[in-house]
Amino acid sequence: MDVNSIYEAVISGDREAVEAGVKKAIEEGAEADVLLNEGLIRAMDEVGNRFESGEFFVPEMLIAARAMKTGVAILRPLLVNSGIKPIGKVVIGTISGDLHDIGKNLVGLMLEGAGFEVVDLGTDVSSDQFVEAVRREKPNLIGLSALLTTTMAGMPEVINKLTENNLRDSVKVFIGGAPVTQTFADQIGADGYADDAAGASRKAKEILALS
Ligand code: B1M
Repeated sequence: MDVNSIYEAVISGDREAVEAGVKKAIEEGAEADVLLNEGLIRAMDEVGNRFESGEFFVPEMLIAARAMKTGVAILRPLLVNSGIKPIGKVVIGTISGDLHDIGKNLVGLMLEGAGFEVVDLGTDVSSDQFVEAVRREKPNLIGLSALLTTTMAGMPEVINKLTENNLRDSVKVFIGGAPVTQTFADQIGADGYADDAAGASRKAKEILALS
């Protein structure tokens, strides 16, 4: 099975072909991270390019995203170690007003793979919900994801809300997502930034001095 067929199947939003392609590639001995990076993630980048150039519209993005998720679900058990004592607890979520969850889900997957317990709050998570989750879950870290330049503004709001509630010293905050940068992380007083899912698990360990 050629990784390019999986790439093409994601772009055309063909869930059955993605499912069949990923399963076959695994049977044939392909590495899960190669299928993820060169098949699924690369395809979503191309979907973004086509959206930007006006070739694709929201429905095409949506069906491609569903096809991508089908592939990720099959790879999940291969990317995550189970039954290991957690090295820390991380709460993750996509910021208020933002419905993009594929990148955030991959970050969660990589964190689990690195040995963290992950509590995923989902998408469109308000600053109050993050504060509540910090009180309830007592995580070592929270990870905020934003894919829109408009929703990035919700990130400092979460940090400010934690400070107002005297919780900022109890938890580290790291951020990421396509429009987010290290400079922005520094400006808003986040403890860290990562530009991809593998970087997120490395950063989480670095922030907690586990690496
Ligand atoms: Co939308 N969308 N979208 N979209 N979408 C983008 C983000 C966009 C860049 C497309 C474009 O114009 N080229 C653009 C944003 C422009 C901007 O603000 N800069 C955009 C837009 C405009 C919109 C809408 C406004 C479109 C509209 O309605 N007119 C709308 C907004 C909806 C909302 O959120 N309120 C919208 C909707 C959608 C869909 C619902 C159709 C769908 C999302 C489905 C879903 O997620 N369940 C969708 C999709 C699929 C995309 C693109 C094509 C793909 C995103 C993706 O999943 N990428 C995207 C274009 C693109 O990114 N090239 C686009 C694959 C994923 C693996 O990468 O999410 O970047 P990514 O995650 C990476 C890193 O960013 C990082 O690690 C991940 C893995 O490596 N990362 C972190 C992410 N979070 C992190 C957190 C961390 C650390 C790293 O620490 C905590």
